[in-house]
This record gives sequence, structure tokens and C-alpha cells, in this order.
Amino acid sequence: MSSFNLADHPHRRYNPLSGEWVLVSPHRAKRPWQGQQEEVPADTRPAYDPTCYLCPTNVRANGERNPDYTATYVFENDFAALQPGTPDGALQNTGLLRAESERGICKVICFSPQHNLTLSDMDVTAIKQVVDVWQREYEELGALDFINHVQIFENKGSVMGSSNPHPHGQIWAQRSVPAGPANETRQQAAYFAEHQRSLLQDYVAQELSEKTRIILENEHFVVLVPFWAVWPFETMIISKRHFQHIGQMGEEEKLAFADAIKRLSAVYDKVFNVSFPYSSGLHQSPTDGQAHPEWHFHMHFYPPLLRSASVKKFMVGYELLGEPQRDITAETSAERLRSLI
Ligand code: H2U
Ligand code: ZN
Repeated sequence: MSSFNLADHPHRRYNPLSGEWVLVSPHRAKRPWQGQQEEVPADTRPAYDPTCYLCPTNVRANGERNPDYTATYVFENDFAALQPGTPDGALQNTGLLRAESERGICKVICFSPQHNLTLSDMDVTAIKQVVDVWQREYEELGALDFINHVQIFENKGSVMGSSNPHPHGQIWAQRSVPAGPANETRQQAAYFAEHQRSLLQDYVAQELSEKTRIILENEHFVVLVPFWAVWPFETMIISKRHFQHIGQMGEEEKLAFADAIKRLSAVYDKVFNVSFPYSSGLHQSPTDGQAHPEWHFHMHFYPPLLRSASVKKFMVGYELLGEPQRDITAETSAERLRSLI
């Protein structure tokens, strides 16, 4: 038997950010890539759609009319999952049945007035304006006394549950720190306490020296397939500088962040010759009034597609009951993404 290596043998990889593991089965993906390049129907969306509830001047579900906005537009979600006026409370003396009330604010951000664009079609200065909005919203919502976490994200494509092709994202700001960011807080805090350095600072240094999982970089950001990726073409954008949140980003860094998003989404759209669906989002320090020196700003991209424009990876059986599993290795995915630049 040959000695263990990551390219040939089933193994588990550890995600130091979440504390979770992923099973990797590279022998199942040994065959050369055979994804068929389907002919995808051309995008015939108009720049303005009179029936779209996000287009400028149109009326939304709650009867409000959008202004004739020219760059970005933010409004409170008409069907918000969290509400600011929820009364405090919790189940009392109910044994294992625990519940507590949750307050929050949900917003929708239109990235552009143009109905037929995606982030990857927008130029870097327009994406920078979206980054400016993210920064302002993180600071304003985070400053509210009952808001301890601000989650900024985008669902792109109907396969990811996006309700409308108009380019937009969401913000859910709330009193509690949700499970994912709470895990990352715990993991980064433990690492920082032990090493007095940021976990992702050390991780990026290791990746930059190994190079195999790097997709691209600019002066301020690195784009890579994380060693512990679960989704076939999962990536992260990680800041080179160790800082905690988007509020600490200067103009040059925001422009570089926009550039990284632009270049990554351009690569993604070439993988299967479609507007690449994904869920993406910023991860940054909670807004709970603590300094959180352990936190290192980053963005996750979780695209579901596996083999073609229509064949996505399923998170089923073993993944639901055991732990996530993938065939194609992070290194192979990174090589493929790099080849499309
Ligand atoms: P998604 O496409 O990711 O579902 O986000 C769109 C959001 O827009 C969704 O959360 C909201 C939905 O509640 N929305 C409004 O706030 N007003 C509307 O008129 C329609 C949709
Ligand atoms: Zn629209």
C-alpha cells in the first residue's frame, strides 16, 4: 500500500474556523472532468422590469413605492424574519424545551437600479458603492443597543432560493450571535489566546506559501478555496490585514475588496458558462460592544453547482446524518478556478 496522500486517499479535513470536519473522497473524482457544457438560454431580462418589486419607481408588496434610485437602494424587508418590537421573554420552567424571544431588523439592498445585472456584470466602482453600503449598514445597525450581530449576505440564483433576479442582497441584524459566527468567534478566540495572532492571518500566510489553493489576490485581499471547503467551488475572500470588521476598512481597502469580488465572480461565471449561483456573506466581529481582537474579517462563497449548470451537489444522507462530504479536492477545484482567470 502506498503512503497516505491527500490526492488519492479518503480522509477527513478539519475546519479550524468552525471546529467541524469534512470527509474527502478524492478517489471518486479521479476521472477527468466530464461536465457537459450545456447550452444555456441567453439572458433576455430587460434593464427595467415593470413587474419587479426591486426596480426603481415600482411598488413593493407592502404598497410602498421605490424611489427612482440610481446606484444602490436599501429598505426594510416587508416580510422580515426578525422584528425590532418583539417583546422580551422566554419559556420558564419547561425543562428541555427552551425558547427565548429574539429582536432584530431585516433589510434588503438593491445593488443596482438595473434589473438585468449581477455583481459580476457591475464595474468595480459600482461594486465599491455596494461595499460602502455594507459598511454604513454594519456600523449603523451595529450601533443599536439591541443589535449584537449583523449578517450581510446574498442569495444569488433561484437554485439558492433567491426570489428575484434583480441584483440584491440582505441584512439580518439581531440581538443574538447566530450559531455559525458564534462558532467562528469561539474558534478564533481560542487560537488568539494561545498564539496572540489571528487564526486567519496564520492561515493566509501558510496558503500564500503553498499556493495550491490560491485563486487570485490583490494588494489587500486573498481569494482561495479553503483547505476544508465543503461545497465543490467554495471560496473565501480574506483580508491580508488583520482587522475585525468592515467599519475598519479604508477607501483603498474597500476598492480592493470590490476588485476581489468582481474578479472572483467573473471566474465563477466561466465554470459552467452560466451566471453562477451561490450564497455569499461577510463574517466579522459581533457588534456586542466587545473589541474581539481575535476576529479576522472575511467573506464566504458557497456555490451549489457540482458538474454542470443544472447538476448541483446534494447535502443529503451521510451529510445530514454524519458530516459533510466531497469528492473533488479543494486543490483540484482551485486549479480549475485558476485556469479560468
Ligand atoms: P431573496 O431574493 O434572497 O429572497 O431576498 C428578497 C427579499 O425581499 C425577501 O426576503 C423581500 C423578501 O421578503 N421582499 C420585500 O421586502 N418586499 C417585496 O415587495 C417583495 C420581497
Ligand atoms: Zn428589477
